[in-house]
Amino acid sequence: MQILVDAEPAPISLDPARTALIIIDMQRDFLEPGGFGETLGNDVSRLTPAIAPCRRVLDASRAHGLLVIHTREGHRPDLSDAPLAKVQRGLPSLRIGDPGPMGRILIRGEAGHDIIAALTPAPGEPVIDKPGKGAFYQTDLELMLRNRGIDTLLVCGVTTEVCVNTTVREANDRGYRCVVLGDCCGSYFPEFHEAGLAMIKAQGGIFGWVSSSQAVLRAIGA
Ligand code: TIU
Repeated sequence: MQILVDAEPAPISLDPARTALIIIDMQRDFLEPGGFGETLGNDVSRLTPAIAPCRRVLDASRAHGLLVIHTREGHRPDLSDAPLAKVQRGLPSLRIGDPGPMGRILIRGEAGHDIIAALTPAPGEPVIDKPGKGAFYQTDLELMLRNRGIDTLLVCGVTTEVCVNTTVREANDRGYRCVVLGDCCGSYFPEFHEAGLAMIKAQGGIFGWVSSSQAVLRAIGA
């Protein structure tokens, strides 16, 4: 079965059985006060508008049997998988691994590392723990997609120009078609959000397509 999703630079036809919804890093560490995002000096409320549309696409994807994959950025408690260059970067109020109000910053197993309550993974939905910005780097995501015959990714999450863009670029080079749902993504910088989406769809879709939650819901008849 093929469905047609309205998108830019052009509509895209996709087979839901070969399409996965991937939700990037919708973690308390990025979306809630006291986490990694805020320690970097960001206004985390800027990411809030992405939650509701993400949830609608998640519900529809579950109802229609799409593969749903969640990712989380974070590190082992001993920081052995955290590059020193990342840990020492900048002048954050707290560094990766420091104790904060939601536990140690960006560390697996801590409260801040959890996916936000509104988007909690359902039993059976894969959760990819990644040490970097891209979801393919040092993870088994590609193996999982190949085993399921996935050729197209619906991409949601935060932040648009950081982990979403990095993942889309990695996916594009691996031959996956990425459809980024703009209203399901967010950035601490509105201008970077817009530029991040513009870069994906420019030049005939150099990295992929940009669409919206509404266009996907319409296409799958939700
Ligand atoms: N800082 C920022 O915008 N993002 C990140 O550090 N990680 C993700 O985007 N997930």
